[in-house]
Formats: sequence, C-alpha cells, structure tokens
Amino acid sequence: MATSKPSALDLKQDLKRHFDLTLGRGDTNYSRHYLYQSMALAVRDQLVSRWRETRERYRREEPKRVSYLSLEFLMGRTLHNALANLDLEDQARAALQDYACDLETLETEELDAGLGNGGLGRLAACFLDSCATLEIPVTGYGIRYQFGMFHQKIVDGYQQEAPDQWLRDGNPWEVESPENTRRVPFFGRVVVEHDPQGRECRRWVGTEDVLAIPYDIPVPGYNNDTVNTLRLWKASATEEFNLGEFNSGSYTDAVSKKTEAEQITMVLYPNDASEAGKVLRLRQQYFLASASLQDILHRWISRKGHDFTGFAEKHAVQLNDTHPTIAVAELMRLLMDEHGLGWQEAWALTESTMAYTNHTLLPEALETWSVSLFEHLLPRLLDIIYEINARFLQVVAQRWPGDVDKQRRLSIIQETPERAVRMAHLAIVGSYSVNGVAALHTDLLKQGLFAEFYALWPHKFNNKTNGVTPRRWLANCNPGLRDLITETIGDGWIRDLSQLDQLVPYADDTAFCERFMDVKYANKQALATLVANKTGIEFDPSWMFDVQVKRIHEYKRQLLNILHVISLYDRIRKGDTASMTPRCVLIGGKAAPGYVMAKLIIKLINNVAHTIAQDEQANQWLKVAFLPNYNVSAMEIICPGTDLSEQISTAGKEASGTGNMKFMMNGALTIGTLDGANIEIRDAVGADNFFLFGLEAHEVAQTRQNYNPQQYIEADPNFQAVMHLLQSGHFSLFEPGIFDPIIAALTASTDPWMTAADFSDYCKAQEQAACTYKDKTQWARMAVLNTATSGRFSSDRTISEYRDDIWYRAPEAVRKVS
Ligand code: 26V
Repeated sequence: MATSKPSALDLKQDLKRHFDLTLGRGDTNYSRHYLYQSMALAVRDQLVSRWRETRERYRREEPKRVSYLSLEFLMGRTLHNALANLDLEDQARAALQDYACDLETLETEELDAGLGNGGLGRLAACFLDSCATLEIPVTGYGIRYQFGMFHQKIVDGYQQEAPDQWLRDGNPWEVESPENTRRVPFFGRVVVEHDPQGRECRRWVGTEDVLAIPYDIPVPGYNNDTVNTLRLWKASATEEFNLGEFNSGSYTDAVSKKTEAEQITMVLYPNDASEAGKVLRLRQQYFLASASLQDILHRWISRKGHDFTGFAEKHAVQLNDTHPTIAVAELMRLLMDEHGLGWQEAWALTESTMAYTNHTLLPEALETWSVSLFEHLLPRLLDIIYEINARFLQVVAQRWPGDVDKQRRLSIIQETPERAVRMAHLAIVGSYSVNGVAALHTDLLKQGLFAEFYALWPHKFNNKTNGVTPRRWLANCNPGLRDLITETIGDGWIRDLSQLDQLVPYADDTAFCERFMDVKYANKQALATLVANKTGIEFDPSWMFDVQVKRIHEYKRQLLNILHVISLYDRIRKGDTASMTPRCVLIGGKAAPGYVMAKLIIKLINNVAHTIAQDEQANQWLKVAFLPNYNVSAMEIICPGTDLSEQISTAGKEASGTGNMKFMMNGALTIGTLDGANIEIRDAVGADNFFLFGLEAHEVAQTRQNYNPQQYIEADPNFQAVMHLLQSGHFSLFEPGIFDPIIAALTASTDPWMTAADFSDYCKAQEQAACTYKDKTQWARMAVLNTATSGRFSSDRTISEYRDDIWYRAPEAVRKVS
C-alpha cells in the first residue's frame, strides 16, 4: 500500500479523540453505541486521504468513467468491510482493549443500510466492491432514502411492516456535498421557440424544481489505495419555496410544497415483484437520472466546455434494470435543451453511452408508465420519447417493410389497454449493450421476451452471469473457513477467486475435510444462536441445516419447500422414520406489503413451524423456523452455517439468483431446478454434487399447455397426505379456511408456478440429500467441492467482463450503426 497504515496506537488515539471530543462523551459513558460511532469516524479518517487521492488520480489521468445508475444499493453494514479492506482489523481490536467491548459486538451496533429490495440491490453493492478492488473508476449513483426496506415483524404468524429508521442516529459513513447540488425540474409545459439562427427549439417552462443534494459514501477496494464513491441524492425544496411563497402569504401552500418535494426521497418502494405504477416512483426515477446526468455533464463542461467530442469515449452509464431508464431521454434533453446540441449529435452520444442490464423475465415486473402521467409530470421528456420512437419505428419499417404489427409490438409506446411508455423498449433502443444476468436468462431474453429486438440488433445482446463479492461473502463472514483456505492455498484467492480450484484435491484429504466440517459445525452453532434469539426455536447443530432465504414470491416457491416439510411431518406422525435424517428447516424473507398471497405463505410457514414445535414426536426429527426481518447482516451468519441451499424456483423464472452463489462458496450443497445461475453452478461443481429436480424451462412451457395439478396429486400418496393435512385445517385449527387461497392456487390448472408438477421429484431429491447427509465423509467431500469450484461466481469475474465487453469495448464497436 502506498498510503501509510496507522499503528494500533494511532487508531486508539483517534478513537479516543472522537469519543471524547467529536461526540463529547468523556470517559464516563462507555456506551457501545458511541463507541461504535467513534470507531466508524476513526476508520473514516483513514479513508478520506485515499479517497481524495483516488479522485485526484482520476482527474489527472482522465480514464473512461462509468456511472452505475441504480434505484437500489443494498449495502448492509460498512464498518467490518472497511476495516478488512484497509487491513486494520488487528489495530481496531488493539484500540478497543481499554473499552471492555470486542470488535464483533461493536460491529453489531451498526444498522444495515437497507436501500434495496433483494438481489438487484445487493448485486449493485457487490459490484461497487469489485470495481474498487479492480481499480475501475466507477461511481454508483442512487437515492438516499430516509426509510429503507421496511423492518419485518411476525405477529401471530403474519408479517407486519415497521419503518426502517436507519438514519435515526446519523450516518458516519456519508459526507454531504452541498456544493454539488443539482436542480431537477418537474411539471410545467413545453413551448416552441426559435433560436438566433431561426431553428425551431423547445423549451420546458413553468417547472417546479426540486434540489438534489449529494451524500457521498466511500467505497474502498480490497487492500489497495482506491476509494471510489457511492453518491446518493436527497431531495430538498428550492430556496424559492422558502422565500417567494412564504413571504407572499401562501405560507401553508409553501410548506406543503416543500414537504411534497422532500417526499421524493422519503421511502424505498418495497415491491420487487410487480410494478408500483405510482407517480412518486416515477418522480424518484427521474430525480435520480437527471441529478446524476447533470453531475456527469457538469464535470465534463467544467473541463472541456461545450465541445462534446469524445464524450462517449470517456463515459459509460450502466442502467440497473429499467428503473433509471428515463436517463436515455434525459441525456437527450440536457444535451439539446441545456447545451445546444442537435438531435443527431445528441443521439449518437446517448446511444454510445448507455448500457442496459435486464434482471427479470416476469411480465408483471416490466415497467410501463402511462402517457398521461408522463405528460403531466415530465412533458418535455415525453416529447423526446415520441421523437426517439418515431425515428426508431422508421428503422423497423425499413427492416420489415409493411409489417405494421411488428411496429406495434416493438414500439416504445404501448397503445392498449392504455397508452404507456414501455421502459424496456426505451432502454434497448437507447443503449449499445443489453445484457442478461445468467446464461439461461440471456438466452430466454434473446429467444423470447426481446426476440424481435435481437433480430434487429443481435450485436447489442450479451450475457454477464452475476457474481458476489468474496470479501463480504466468504472472507469476512466466514473467518474460520477463510483461515483454513488461506492456510492451505495462500491468500491469493481473496482477489482471484478462481484460485479456489486448488482446493479440489483436498476434497479427498480426510484431515482437510474434517477441519472443513469443524468450521461448518461452529458456524452452525452461531446460526442456531441467531435462530434461537429471534424465534425461540432451538436448532441442533448436528442436524442437517436446510435453508431458504430470499424475497417471498410465488415463483421462488417457498410453498414447495413447506409442502415438503409437511410431508416429512406426516411421515413422522405415521412412524415412518427408520431412514429419516433429522433436519432443521429455516425459511426467511420479506413479502411486498401488498402481495396478499406471499403474505399468506409466510403465515402458512409460521403455522406449520408452530404445529411442529408443539409436537413432541415431530421434534425428534424436524425443526422449522421462520426468521423474521431477513437482511444482509442475517445472511452473513446464515450462509456460513448452511448445509443445504434451497434454489427451487420454477425453471425459467429466476433470472440468476445470487444467494445460491453465497451458499455454494461457503460449502453448502444445492437442491435446485435448472434455473438462472443454478445451471452454471451445477456445471461448475459437477452433476454428482448437486441435487437436481424438476421440469426444465422448455418443459414448463410445454406442460403448461394442458396442466392438471390433480393428476400429480393422485399419482403420489405422499402428496395426497400433504393435501389432506392442508385441506383438513390441521395448520389453521383456530382460523378455519385461511389457507384456502393457497390450496386453490396450487390446484388450479392455471398455476403459473407449477408447484404440483415438481412436488414428487422435489421430495425425491430431498430424500437423496437426506441420505447423502448421513454419510459424513461423502457430504464433506461434496461440500469442499462446492467451495472449491465456486471461483467463477465472484463479482470480480463479472465486473471484469463488464469492463472488457461493455465499458471499455473498442470505440469502433461501441459506435454502433443504427
Ligand atoms: C422491480 C420493481 C418493479 C417496480 C416496483 C419496484 C421494483 C423494485 C425492484 C424490482 C426488481 C425486480 C428484479 C430483480 O430484483 N431481479 C433479480 O435480480 C437479481 C440480480 O440480477 C437476480 O439474481 C434475481 O434472479 C432477479 O430476480
């Protein structure tokens, strides 16, 4: 490291100074909370000089910059990651010696930054870590939500939502940067004017503006001197609200407008399953896109003036799903209306700058915004979208002359049931790269959802299989395994995860396998403690730990999991335990507050867990717990302590999955369908080391043609017994009929998730897993092989591919023809 590291004494002095002076706590009040704050400030001090140097280096060297635009960054906690990346853990421990508090305990004082829903938001956070580690000049742009993902409580088995007050005690990791405030217009109308050369030009007037104030969060690379930036925007009312209207007598109107402006960044939308369609959500999207693009353009103009030659060679903007896609039209607006470029020039620049990542195939999650809403909120942007569409439809007409239906299908504007802007179409038309997040997902995009775009522009489409950061998801969350691996193959794997393949031979080394399983056992003890503390249910670490944690959604099929649990329960009641393996089943995840079926599934899981907990006999073999408020920090305890990872979505529905990768790295075996990245996980570890079941994506489509769930139930006595228990109200004795909607969905010929079709095969695979678990040597071998072959699923690999194929693709390839 070029920047010198502080000694233990330096850090100790900094800690004391912040405790005594910055926070003014003296030495009488050693509350853990203030101690955490002081440590965070002391560590932040260590980041700031590297942060400044990184900014200066980028300014000097002028590398191509990447802006990662995302409505979500699910960062979790920061302190441990910062200490580990700066290699200051030992110093921090030493600094704490006088304070009767160990580092691990101190770290739990930090609240998670839960600024995301699930996979998409956590992926953005993993990507930032990899970009800083690979020293790529990437800035994350997002929203500083006052309330992140809601806090989930379970009351009588039902999910209850409470606000997430993560900023309550302040946030030591952010630095407000008011000098970089931007102004974002809304509402108003468009007028046509003529410039001095007599050319027609449009002006957006009468707007109600909102200020965007940036808060910067440092993103340190692993053991290098790079500190990148995550810039989160907060909405604030403009001065005019305060001065103009306040003084003109409309005091209350002014105040309500002020709060309306500040609403924009108040709360994260908690539905990741279907689009919200709410005006506030569109305001958030435009707010982020506009403020971020103004930021990017400001830096360019302050150095190069209004000559945009070479801009696209120096900038790439990655759109994390369609959420920030209004950026395509906003960049056009800024370049034309604010900086005087003509359409051609502005478009050439826009479409060689933007790149779009798709994260879902589910039609209900594809965003459309009604034209009338657009017209009202962003009239100038709608104008521009119409023009983009008109020019695009000419390209379509040239390629497929006379095919009006094709034009209708490809149009950025949907006509029925209401006129609406299709954000995915805008993203594809406006980007030089379109990528999916796992091989199967990208194939399905090319052959299904976006087939006609693929026919038009095959060169735009590419795959980037997701990954997760091995720092947070192995080295930091599993120190026992980290040390064992490092002792065995050195520590190069932390930067280059492919080196884990050197562990493959150790799968047949008895001593290594024993140590590997000892680490697993200790991690299971820690997980059992978490489960006991949060649910009161006691997990026995010698039993198999079978875990499914992720958002609750029908396509992820937590229902299939609990049906299997019911079948085990039924077997125990019937005394069929001779070949049984005792297991602890853990399920966790949040349901979107308006998603009735997902919430009912949570209730079913809780009722089944409760029934089993009450049953002495069942308890000899089976424990079931629903972990409330699953989040990033919970996963850091869960994945190291898991034996069996449940990745059981209906094939073709899970774009990639990333939890599957975290479990694999930490030596869990997967039971899963051929969906998303599961396919690549199975290819990497070998079919023998993966419990496969279920229909494949193409079979799902076929079977759907004349699907009859009853037929699957009748063919399997085990399934009949499960349905009988459910239908008889066994799990809802005091609330008769509450699970009827679940039974109806499961047995409907229209069930899109085809749970019944996969049930029997799933139980078979579970049986095989249970059987394998009894053979400790065999299981250990398979677990080691999972860790050893997980190298490909590092986000460092993913980000190297984004860097080489998308962000730094040769300019001539970037400047695509249209
Ligand atoms: C969708 C929507 C719809 C509108 C309302 C707000 C909202 C918020 C988030 C989303 C995201 C849905 C897409 C998503 O999270 N996809 C997940 O992305 C992961 C990272 O690529 C991937 O591993 C998961 O398979 C995929 O479901």
